[in-house]
Amino acid sequence: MANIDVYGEFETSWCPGCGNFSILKSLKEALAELDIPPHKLMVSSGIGQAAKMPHYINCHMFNGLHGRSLPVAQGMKMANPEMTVVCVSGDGCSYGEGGNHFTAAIRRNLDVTLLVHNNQIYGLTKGQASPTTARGHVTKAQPDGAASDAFNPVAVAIAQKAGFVARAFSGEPEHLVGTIKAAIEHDGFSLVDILQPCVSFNKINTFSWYKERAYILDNHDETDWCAALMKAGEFPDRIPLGVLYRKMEPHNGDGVLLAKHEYAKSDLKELLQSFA
Ligand SMILES: Cc1ncc(C[n+]2csc(CCOP(=O)(O)OP(=O)(O)O)c2C)c(N)n1
Ligand code: SF4
Repeated sequence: MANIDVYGEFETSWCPGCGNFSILKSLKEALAELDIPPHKLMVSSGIGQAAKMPHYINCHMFNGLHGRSLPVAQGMKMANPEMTVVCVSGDGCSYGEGGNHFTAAIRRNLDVTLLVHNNQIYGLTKGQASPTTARGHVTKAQPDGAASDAFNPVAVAIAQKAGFVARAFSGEPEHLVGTIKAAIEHDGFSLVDILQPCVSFNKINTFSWYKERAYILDNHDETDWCAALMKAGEFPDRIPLGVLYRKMEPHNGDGVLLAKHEYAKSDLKELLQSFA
């Protein structure tokens, strides 16, 4: 087991009380327990409060465009399959601006773990509705309430038969550590949708709102697709936490195009010309 200190301690720009702190700590604990040292870890993110996370961990990192964290993460994995690749971003970044990449990544099934900090709001841009905001939720930008039904990410991922679909809550850190570990250990694409309060801009989905509804799954058959869909559909009345669905199928794409292929310098010139 690695010492958690190897991932560093950094000053953050998050608001006091934000759920992001617990997610960051839980990720570091999971990495330490899995004995993944910083030089074996790649973290990719987009834009948002959650997406600042790679700056707060010692690792190889890429903090890129809003919604584009998954394509980068998949590229990292293809280029260097020996690395553990984790993608972190908010619900807006992952399901809104990056929504198409989300469904494509499920189908592609590379060995990448997606951790979504789902606060049901756009935090960084000060509280507009995101895809996971409930219909009718009033914000400064939606004074008459959000006009669309909320996106249910775990239901969509299960419907597409993603390899590993889990839900967690920043207010259940011990459970969160175990779920992140299981997601990283899963061989293929894994999603952990982590519910987290945004104390500054979401006054509806508060810590107690989640706490009242969340419960840890027990006696649930993760391989039962219909049962998993039913569990995902309980949101928002009840929120089952844990692995909702798991399908054991080998991952795709083992970096045959890049890292595993050694080119001589002269080959490279020829290779580049083949793209002209
Ligand atoms: C293509 C694009 N669209 C919109 C923005 C503006 N923008 C930056 S962050 C953000 C919302 C972030 O919300 P979320 O991804 O849920 O993360 P959070 O800040 O809540 O952690 C938006 C809309 C942008 N930078 N790029
Ligand atoms: S705005 Fe919300 S999500 Fe962003 S750091 Fe503050 S509490 Fe957290």
